[in-house]
Amino acid sequence: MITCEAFYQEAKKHDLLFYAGVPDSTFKEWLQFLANPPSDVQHIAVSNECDAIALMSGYYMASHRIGVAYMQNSGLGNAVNPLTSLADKEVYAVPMLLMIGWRGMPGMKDEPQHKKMGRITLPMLDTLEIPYSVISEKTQDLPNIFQKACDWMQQKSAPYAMIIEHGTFAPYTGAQATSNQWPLSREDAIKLVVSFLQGNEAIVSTTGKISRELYEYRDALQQSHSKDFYTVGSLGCSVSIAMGIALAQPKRQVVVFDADGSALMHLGSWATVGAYHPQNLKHIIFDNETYESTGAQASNSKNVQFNKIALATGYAHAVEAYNEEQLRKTLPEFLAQPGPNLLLIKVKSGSRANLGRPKTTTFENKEGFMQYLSQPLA
Ligand SMILES: Cc1ncc(C[n+]2csc(CCOP(=O)(O)OP(=O)(O)O)c2C)c(N)n1
Repeated sequence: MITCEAFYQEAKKHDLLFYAGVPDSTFKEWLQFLANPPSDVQHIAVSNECDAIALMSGYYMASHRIGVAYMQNSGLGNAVNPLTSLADKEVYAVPMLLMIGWRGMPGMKDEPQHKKMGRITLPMLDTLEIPYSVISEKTQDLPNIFQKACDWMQQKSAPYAMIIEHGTFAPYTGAQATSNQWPLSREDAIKLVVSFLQGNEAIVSTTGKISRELYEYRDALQQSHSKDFYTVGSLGCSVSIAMGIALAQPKRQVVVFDADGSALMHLGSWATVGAYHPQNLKHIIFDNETYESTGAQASNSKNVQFNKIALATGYAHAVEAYNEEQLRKTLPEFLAQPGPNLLLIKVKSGSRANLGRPKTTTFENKEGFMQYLSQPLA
């Protein structure tokens, strides 16, 4: 295993001290290190992997220094455009180090949304003509890998990737990230929202632990999962999935269970909601100010007034709740008023250690959901 300190020291030898990205649990230890970094390290949490590539480009042009863009391999999809049309050696030729967590690595058990990307990560880098080194807990020659990466970046003025396998970094023993102070747990907030629903709505829940909590709650209630669409990958896309449903079935209430990280990733979708104004769309953000599903790294939502953004992009109403009492008061009107409506619920970071994962397949989820949507409204 590689310690965070050893990785930092090796990176420092090559002046790689500027980091930006969207988190991945594959290297959550390194992200804990970056949460309270040494004074010579600058760390920027961005909302979308595409932004990390762009940020590195601006940074390089202004400082002549190379930065490190980190991401889960799912985020490589978001990064492809600026990698091919901005940093590429045939366009602006910007050197940068990519640190990519390898979910769905062939031979390793992982969730369905990671399988394809896990399989094509290395071929995709080959297609992008980005050379790479794979780093794992067995890696012994980290100095050589850094040297090779930096030689390439300097000589070709182009990106180089380090592919990080699960278990590469040793547990981090330094200061841990602090959680927020909001009193309501996300799981309790989810339960409360479900209890206020009529039962004939469609729910689209976002990637990560929100979907897992909703799934388990349905099990606890001995209800079927057919009223829920659990978005397992495609972080930030739940609002648009819900909008598609809301437009196709204007009489059905469609409720989005969104989160801060996912909302920030595709804020542009809100302008579409505002412009086309589906009255049956009800958008709820469970905002814990962290990317909790990948290790509770801080998101930038603390500084974001989601309600003001919703109103500014054309939502009909935007309300907020900071505790259970406010949530109980807010929900009836939020759900009854014609939308599109936004409800921001501030929740504490964290979740149950024994939280399970969906036992049904993605295909079963989709089939059940489609069958539910094809029945006449109760
Ligand atoms: C494009 C993309 N980038 C990164 C990830 C990895 N990822 C999965 S869940 C998650 C955290 C999402 O945070 P948030 O939406 O705030 O929900 P929370 O986990 O806090 O409930 C991340 C970063 C991903 N799935 N897709």
